[in-house]
Amino acid sequence: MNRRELLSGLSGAALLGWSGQALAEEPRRLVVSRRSLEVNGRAASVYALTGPDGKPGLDLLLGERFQVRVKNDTDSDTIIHWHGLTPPYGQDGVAMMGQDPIAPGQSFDYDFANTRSGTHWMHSHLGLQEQQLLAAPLIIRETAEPLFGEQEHVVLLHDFTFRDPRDILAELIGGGGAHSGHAMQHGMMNGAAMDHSGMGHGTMGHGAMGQMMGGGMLNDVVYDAFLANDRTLDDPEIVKVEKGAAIRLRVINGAAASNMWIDLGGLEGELIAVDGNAILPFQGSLFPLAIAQRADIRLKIPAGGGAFPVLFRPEGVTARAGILLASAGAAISKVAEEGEAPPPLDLSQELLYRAVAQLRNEPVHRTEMLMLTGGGPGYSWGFNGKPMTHETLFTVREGERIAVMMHNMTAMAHPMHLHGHYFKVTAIGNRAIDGAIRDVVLVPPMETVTVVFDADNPGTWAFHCHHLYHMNSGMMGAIAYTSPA
Ligand SMILES: [Cu+2]
Repeated sequence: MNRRELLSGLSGAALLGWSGQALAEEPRRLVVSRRSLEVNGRAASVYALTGPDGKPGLDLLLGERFQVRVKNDTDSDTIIHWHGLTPPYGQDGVAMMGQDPIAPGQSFDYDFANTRSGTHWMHSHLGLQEQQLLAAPLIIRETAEPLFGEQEHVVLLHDFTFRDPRDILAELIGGGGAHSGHAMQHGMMNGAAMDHSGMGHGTMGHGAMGQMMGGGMLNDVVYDAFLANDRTLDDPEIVKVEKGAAIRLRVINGAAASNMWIDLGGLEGELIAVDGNAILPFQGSLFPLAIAQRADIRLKIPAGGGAFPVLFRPEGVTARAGILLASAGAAISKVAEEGEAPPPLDLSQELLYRAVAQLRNEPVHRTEMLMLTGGGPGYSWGFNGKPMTHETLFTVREGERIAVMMHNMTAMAHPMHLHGHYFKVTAIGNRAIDGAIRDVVLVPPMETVTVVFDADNPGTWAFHCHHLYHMNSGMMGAIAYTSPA
């Protein structure tokens, strides 16, 4: 009789193993379904991703095996990716990358030893489902109780449209939509003359869509709303806090195509982790959060209490989302749904982030250069001048340490994500840094960012831009190990 069988006769949701780790008695169940969500007084059909406690997503303890059964209760194929975990090949939840989609009515069981703690998330990695809110938090805690008695709050951000995302993509490919000025911008970058008066701002929603700022092009999709935990600022989530309380916000940018600023307003905070990886505390009240990135922010409610809006402001857009942190009895006033359009995200803070954990002390074996290209007529994006759908960008051998130097040759920023691994940001432009360890880094227009990763997880792994419409238009490559997993 093995230990598993021995324990299987016992009852209870979780059992303590020899090492004090909790063992799931049976897989945790995640159900993908459809739900109705009211946005600005109008009903929309979106996805739901519901965990065993009836809430979105999962909240697990580090050391637990990742034993999860995903059930597809919709009438479309789907697949769920664990963004922030580094599972063995075949359990990453990416269609065409070691796994088939989960058909309607079917389930798929994931089972692997998870070594990653932090603020992560899960989302569909099939087609454009992520735009229809098929995403949820994935929180892996290092301790069962929050450290320092902090109150924790998870915020999942979305950009929301009532339109069918397939129509949006078709429009972009057809040369229309908010991206239509982009071909002109592209022409300018190739030295052609350009007349700014023709940008057509008058037809753009929320006042700033598709405009150029700081030499780049922002927001090629026009959204109807921005959501924080599914709510707009018209009816925001109000988080009850104690006067003087220590709060830890775990913020996840689950937007399909919107880079955002986290704006603490009158409060000061410190960023303590990016993409679930600790950094030396970084003070501020405004933090960049690119698509798919996560930020853990520690802040303190003033001793006198009050109501404090925390805003999530997409770059170049006047509309925003937010939550309110409010102590008992605080007067709650309405926060305007629109404000000044913030500037594009940049890497001025990224330059200053310092990882707490370090990579093993060993040299880089090889540097791979990647050109991020495209964005001209036809909305074709890609690498090294070629649109890709999971084609291999370069191969690696297990045990190698690889540097990837990404040059963005386009007019838009690209939040670049490598699956199955973490990387360390080691240079911005030609400035070497001892930067953060993370799994998504923003590469702004005409900028160069270098990251380093250890090839320690054999398989074939997606390496792509996390802007949903870019990745579905060719900016979706892969890295492959020369020895099969
Ligand atoms: Cu992109």
